[in-house]
Amino acid sequence: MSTSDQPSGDLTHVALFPSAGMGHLVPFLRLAAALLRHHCKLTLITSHPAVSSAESQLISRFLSAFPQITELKFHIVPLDPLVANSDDPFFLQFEAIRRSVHLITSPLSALCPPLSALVCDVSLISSALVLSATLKIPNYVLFTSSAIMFSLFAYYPFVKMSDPSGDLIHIPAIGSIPKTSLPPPLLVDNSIFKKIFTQDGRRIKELNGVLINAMDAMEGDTLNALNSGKVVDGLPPVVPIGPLLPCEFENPEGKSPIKWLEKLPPRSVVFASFGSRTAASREQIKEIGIGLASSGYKFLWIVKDKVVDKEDREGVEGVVGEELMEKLKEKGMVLKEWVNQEEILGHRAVGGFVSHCGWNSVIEAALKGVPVLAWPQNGDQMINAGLVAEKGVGMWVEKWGWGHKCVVKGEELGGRIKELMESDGLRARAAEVKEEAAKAVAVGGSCDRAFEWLIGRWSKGI
Ligand code: UDP
Ligand code: G50
Repeated sequence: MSTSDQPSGDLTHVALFPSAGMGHLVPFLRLAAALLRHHCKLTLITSHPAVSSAESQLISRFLSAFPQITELKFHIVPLDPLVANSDDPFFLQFEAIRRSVHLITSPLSALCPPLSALVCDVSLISSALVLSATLKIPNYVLFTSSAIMFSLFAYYPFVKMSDPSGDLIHIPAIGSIPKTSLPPPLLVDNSIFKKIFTQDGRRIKELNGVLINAMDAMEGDTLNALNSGKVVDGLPPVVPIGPLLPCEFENPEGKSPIKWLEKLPPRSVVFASFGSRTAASREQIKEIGIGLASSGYKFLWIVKDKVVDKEDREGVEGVVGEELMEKLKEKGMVLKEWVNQEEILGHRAVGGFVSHCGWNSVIEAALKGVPVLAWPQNGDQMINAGLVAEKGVGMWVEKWGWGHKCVVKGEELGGRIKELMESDGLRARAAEVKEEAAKAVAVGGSCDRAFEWLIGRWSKGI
């Protein structure tokens, strides 16, 4: 085969640079698997120490599954929490990585063959731009949230928060976002997240491109608006590479709830899980238990009461309480461990998903056609919940507010779960989106086209 007949990926060596948290790492590793399918050579930059055990374990399974990938270990300089003004371990890690990137310039420049491009996490933009300028390679970002959230990120430098004109932020060519839906850490003066978000938002134009785990079926209009120049003039191409597909290496060890699901009728189980970094209060945990038990449906509930898994020592009985646990055992399954979420969502017995609306969870639910009861807890989740409701793939009870601030009563939750599980409209719409998602990931679909386009650019150094 002559050089020109080879898949363009054979010419390109890409460095992938995730930051902290499973919500950021998972899409990066799925992107890596997709780029391997398109014949790229890859180097994965891994930051040490990782914040959570879940991250270290996933990276280790990933590298065993793909020995052809080069790992570049990056030992970050620890950060004084007082300097960073945050108690969020993931934000602290963002900042520590940002301040340490000079340490990997030299090992990256020594890679062979030389790098064609860098894809960095959204939380690393300013620092990664220094890296790519030194290495003289194009810099792409993987945006780990929704396209609507990206439009806020890009437009935020132009928003006057003190503007008394209303409770909404108007984003040109997109629409309005209620100020109450903004990520709470963005409203904390001097917070590390606000600093990173505003500093990096101003520098998006310097990037060569933005990859988003988004798809036309959910966000076609937003993606078109972003690429039309009407949201912010001069943005780099925004490339929808979603839905990124979950992979075999993600399968955790340990007992799987799938055997239990196997025995149950189609769409008879509600799955409740709140991602990798949302800890519920004991009071809320009790109410969730009461709500699930009163919903009239079987349930699979993943309990989490610590932000970082390394601090998590108590068993499920202790956290939920023995008395409640006894009642719950008759009606469902309660686990306090990492599960294979995509496999659960894809199981025929699962008919609804009570979710915090972390973006990966929203996309996974869309991929499997499972309607969502959106219960945003923090961060970008209210903006994602708004999208879920607007697209008709789920419902959002706005009056519940932020999960980390208010307690929702069990009875109220149980009623809404019933509504979710019995809505033909939501189920039909979720099934439509699932079909569109399947087309996007099919051979020659929009995902393949997006990757081929990207690799073509990388092979030309753009
Ligand atoms: N996840 C999982 N098992 C769990 C908890 C989470 O597989 O027990 C996965 C989930 O499928 C998703 C990611 O971890 O891919 C969490 O990302 P998301 O954006 O939904 O939420 P975050 O954890 O960032 O709040
Ligand atoms: C955490 C959080 C709020 C939040 C996000 C979090 C996002 C949004 C994307 O991860 O993922 C994002 C944009 C800019 C940035 C980092 C992350 O600097 O509490 O919105």
